[in-house]
Amino acid sequence: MTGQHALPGPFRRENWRSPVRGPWLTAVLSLVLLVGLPIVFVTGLLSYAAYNPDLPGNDMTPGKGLFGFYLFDWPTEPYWLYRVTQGTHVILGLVLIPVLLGKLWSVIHKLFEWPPVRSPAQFIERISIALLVGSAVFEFVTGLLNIQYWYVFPASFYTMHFYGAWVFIAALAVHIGLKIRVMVAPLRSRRLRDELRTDTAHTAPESPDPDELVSADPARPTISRRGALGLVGAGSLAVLLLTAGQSIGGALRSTALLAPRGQDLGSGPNGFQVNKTAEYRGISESDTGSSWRLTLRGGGSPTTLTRDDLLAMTQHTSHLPIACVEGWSTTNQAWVGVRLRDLAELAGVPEPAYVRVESLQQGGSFGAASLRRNQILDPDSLLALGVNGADLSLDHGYPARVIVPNNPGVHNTKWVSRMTFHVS
Ligand SMILES: Nc1nc2c(c(=O)[nH]1)N[C@H]1C(S)=C(S)[C@@H](COP(=O)(O)O)O[C@H]1N2
Ligand SMILES: [Mo]
Repeated sequence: MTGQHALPGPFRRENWRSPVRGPWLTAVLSLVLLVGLPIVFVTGLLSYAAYNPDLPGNDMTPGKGLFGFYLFDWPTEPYWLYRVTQGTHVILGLVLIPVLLGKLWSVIHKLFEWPPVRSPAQFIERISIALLVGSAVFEFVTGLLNIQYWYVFPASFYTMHFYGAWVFIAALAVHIGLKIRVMVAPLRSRRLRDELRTDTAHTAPESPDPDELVSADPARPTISRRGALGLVGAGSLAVLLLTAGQSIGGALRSTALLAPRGQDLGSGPNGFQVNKTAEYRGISESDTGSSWRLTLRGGGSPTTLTRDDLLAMTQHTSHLPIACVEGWSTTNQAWVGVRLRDLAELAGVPEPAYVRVESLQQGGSFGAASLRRNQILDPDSLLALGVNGADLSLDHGYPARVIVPNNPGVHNTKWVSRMTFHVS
């Protein structure tokens, strides 16, 4: 016990006496996060790019200009790419939660060190750690709440998660710069293979380290390092098994119990996930019955089409999944309808820059989306009227919904009522 740790409360160093605490265990957990978290960050940025945030109406994030520097035109090929990147983003993020908690446990007393500041360099380090831990917890919690549909945020999830990610990656870069050498030496000091062979009885504390991760007064071991890593690993594996099926599909679908859209698909041709139902969005049978019209705008005067007019046009089939930003996705469905590029031509804009698609839904950011030229012109991009040999169900967007390859689910607008093609 030293005078530097005189802060009262449960987080003082002398209360954390497990003999497995030490630079090696912390370094192993750090290494897993060092590999995993950048993948979560990059797939998150890809998801941002996939939204085509530079198109009018797609992104309400204030002041995003500086942080949109890396944006590129999101492709329509391969059609399954977003399914993979966003599935990875959400599932890997969830799987890393036990690792993050293990890592925080291994250094928890350091976060409450007292006095908080001893030197200017140490002050900067502590600020970076406060930002790192704060933003990491923030990103994990907001992400988790979002995929569980628990919208308790004070602002848009999208904006908060986006800015949180940049704070996190900046703090992580500083942290890596400061700590990478402190991580490498302990990793070399013990061999993983040996640790995995050591049982609890033979678990001895590491020698005292300058960072004081090792307890000054270690207790008798109640778990081995193998056991501690096994606990974290089992936690991650359990999360993986309880969520991965939501994107991978097949038999794993039935074990995705933590994923709100992994289950309860309904049956028949329209028997696959529904995100927001027609009832939830306030869409009624009367809005979508014989009075429904599709309005095309762009060239001269607007064109108005009934569903029968659309059915009289050349019909095309595309085999495409729905891949939601929440990480779940469907397997390929056989969508039937008219090509978006045929509609562009009908609207008098055969060379569109983008199209604004609007739905019957009033207000909110979910009922409309803008699609870029490459998405309109792709021959697999449809305004679908049917799926898997049947009419669309009301919940899947009857009378007509957009389906575009490699498009985030949210931009596949359901209950479409109006499309405005723009040349620039
Ligand atoms: N008008 C409208 N279109 C919408 C939505 C919506 O709420 N309203 N939800 C979007 C989201 S978030 C997804 S993931 C897909 C889901 O399509 P599905 O319910 O047919 O699976 O539809 C998208 N299209
Ligand atoms: Mo979605």
